[in-house]
Amino acid sequence: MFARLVMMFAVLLVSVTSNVPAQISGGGGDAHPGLKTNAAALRKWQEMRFGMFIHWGPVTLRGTEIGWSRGPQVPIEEYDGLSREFNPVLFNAKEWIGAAKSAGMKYLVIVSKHHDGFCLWDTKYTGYKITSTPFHRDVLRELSQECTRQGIMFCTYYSILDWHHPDYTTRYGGDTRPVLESGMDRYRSYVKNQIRELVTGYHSKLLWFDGQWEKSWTHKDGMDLYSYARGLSDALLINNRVDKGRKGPGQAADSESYAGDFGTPEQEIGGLDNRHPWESCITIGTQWAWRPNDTLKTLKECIHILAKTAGGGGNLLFNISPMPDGRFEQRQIDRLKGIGKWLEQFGESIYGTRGGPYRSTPWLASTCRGNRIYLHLLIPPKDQVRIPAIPGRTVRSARVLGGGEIRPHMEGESLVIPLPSAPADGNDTVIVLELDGPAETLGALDVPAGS
Ligand code: FHN
Repeated sequence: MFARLVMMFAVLLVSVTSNVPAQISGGGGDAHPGLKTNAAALRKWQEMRFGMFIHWGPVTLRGTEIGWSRGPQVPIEEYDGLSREFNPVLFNAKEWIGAAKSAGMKYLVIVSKHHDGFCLWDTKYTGYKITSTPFHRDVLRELSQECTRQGIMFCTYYSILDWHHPDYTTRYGGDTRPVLESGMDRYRSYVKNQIRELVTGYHSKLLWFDGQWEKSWTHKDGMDLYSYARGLSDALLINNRVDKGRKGPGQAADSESYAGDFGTPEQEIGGLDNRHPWESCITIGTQWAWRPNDTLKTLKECIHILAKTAGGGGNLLFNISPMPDGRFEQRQIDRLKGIGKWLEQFGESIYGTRGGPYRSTPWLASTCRGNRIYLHLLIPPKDQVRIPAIPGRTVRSARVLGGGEIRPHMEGESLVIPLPSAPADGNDTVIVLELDGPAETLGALDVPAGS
């Protein structure tokens, strides 16, 4: 209790003295009040802003959704038998990580084991793994080494629920195997053994847990697993799906009762929140695993998602779905290159920024750093932009990022920003406002509809 009081005082002190709202740090939950998020690791990851998510496995041979299609769409025996066929001979770790870098992505979260229980690394604890397929190669080992070579942070997704493992006590998809309640003790050991392999043997720097929602997994299990994993590496980051605290969109690790270091809104963009670390995970297509002829998001949609996620103060984990032969689709590669090209010109408005101060609207997102505000104009306005004045601040100068100077002026309580006729970029015109004081300490500003 004393430790918690000291920590609370420290958080209060930071928020009062620095005037920058202190981040609510997550950690090990009620059972471990002194075990807090590693602030340095969190800040470094937040500054990256943009990562690649990959869902991949033998299920791509059927083109259905990983995990969920085991039973309902692909009979369980057939689904599990796909590992005997899986031979992605065109897998190339250098190409995968190169594609991530071409997009301006700074970290990779690869599914190590999804709900179907198949393991993409040479784990010692099951034979249901990539090295037991005709492919034989240790995919996670190759990706981890390539991430080191190319300077990408290597992270792993791990599904707590496991509809394949006999000891896991919740069945799915018409699985008629008997359930032994005692199985969960063995299954918890299985999970810890595999997490130890991923952290100590494969150098995963962030554990992206999932599948925490079923009754087989408890709040106590979540806090225990968080504490166990941090014991393996203090700099490890762990999302809020390790425990039962994720209540919905944007739910970050703000309820210190639950374990986890950041929130995980899914297929949506979290609201403006610079105090609770969060990351939106969103698919480039309509499915997490590869679907033939899937509909992909346009380049403009991808850039808007990135701008609005950063505008909310969050990270974007963007999901790519490799094909059964181990390649990315060329159209996905092209989309990634398009995002990377945009970031080459406008990346300073994304990387290392905080969200706001203007809350995002359908046509506007904003990010800030130091005395700068970056206005992301998502729908190219005709000739000017009118937004609420910035309380306590004066705009010293302004320019179009990648373009020339512009001269904002005040009209009553509004800041009016005249714009050049030809926007610098049709996807997202970025305006830089240089203020006479810090932007990061400003409160959230709402932009009235119709501004
Ligand atoms: O059921 C999974 C789903 O397949 C996918 O992995 C997403 C990614 O965050 N998580 C779960 C759904 O919330």
